Amino acid sequence: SETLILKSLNGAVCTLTLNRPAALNSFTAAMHEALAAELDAVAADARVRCLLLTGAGRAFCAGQDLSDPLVSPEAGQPPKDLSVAIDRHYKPLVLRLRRMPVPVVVAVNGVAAGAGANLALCGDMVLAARSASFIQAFSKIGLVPDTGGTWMLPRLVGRARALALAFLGDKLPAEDAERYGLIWRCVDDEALMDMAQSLASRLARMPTKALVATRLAMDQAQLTALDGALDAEARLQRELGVAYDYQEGVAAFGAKRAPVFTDR
Ligand code: T3D
Repeated sequence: SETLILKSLNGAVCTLTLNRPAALNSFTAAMHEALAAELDAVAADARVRCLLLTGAGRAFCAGQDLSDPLVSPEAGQPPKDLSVAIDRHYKPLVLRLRRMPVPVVVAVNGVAAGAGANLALCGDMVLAARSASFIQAFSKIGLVPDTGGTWMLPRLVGRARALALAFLGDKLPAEDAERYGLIWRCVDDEALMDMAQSLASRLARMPTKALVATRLAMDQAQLTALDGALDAEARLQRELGVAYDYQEGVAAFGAKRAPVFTDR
């Protein structure tokens, strides 16, 4: 049978390629299972120091395969429980990527729609071909953005753009995606894979644990509720307020002179 996920190792960079090009690499249960197995293999393989994810053919990924019996409404049958696909496939997929013990580069080679768009945004650094595009297709079929979209989109581009993208489901060209800060960079089509490879090789030569800790720390800080952030500010302020430099800073302000800070 068809190999749904292609894998190649180039030095310390492992490339995984979604490979159902005739259906624009949309997700069936079988492709989900193949990708999950490959992601676990990458995570366990000490030779791999960067993961590069891309798609075969003219698309990156068109999201859920809407003809899959798991999600496809059937006449005369009760409606499908879509949370099954999320619990079984999409949630573990997002968590596998966000917890990957090596940096994750995504090379968006063509259209990324629905869950495919939000899958791309799970990468640590996302490059896209100039001809690629991002479509939050969910609203067109009466759904909310999933695969982490509700979490990721407002963080990446802010509420105004996130809601407009999600409401309208319009095609966002890669150049606009770069301008919005949705992705790291848009590059010429013919340069995409070389640039993605060299970026991945560069990351592979860096301190892997530090990069992964940086991703985790940034995600964690985003998760902190305002309350918790205010408490953290109070703790720091208490420490700093009894230190010399605060006494000196306030004294200098009152005396209209330049402060001389000495703490370290
Ligand atoms: O919980 C749940 O499980 C719900 C899950 C939700 C997650 C989601 O991802 S919901 C969103 C699902 N995705 C979409 O709604 C996108 C559907 N696709 C499109 O809108 C268009 O295909 C594109 C804009 C991505 C590309 O358009 P275009 O004109 O370049 O290509 P096309 O002709 O529409 O597609 C080419 C073929 O791929 C075509 O098959 P054919 O006619 O050549 O045999 C088309 O049916 C197939 N294809 C594309 N997307 C899907 C698909 N087949 C099944 N599922 C798809 N998502």
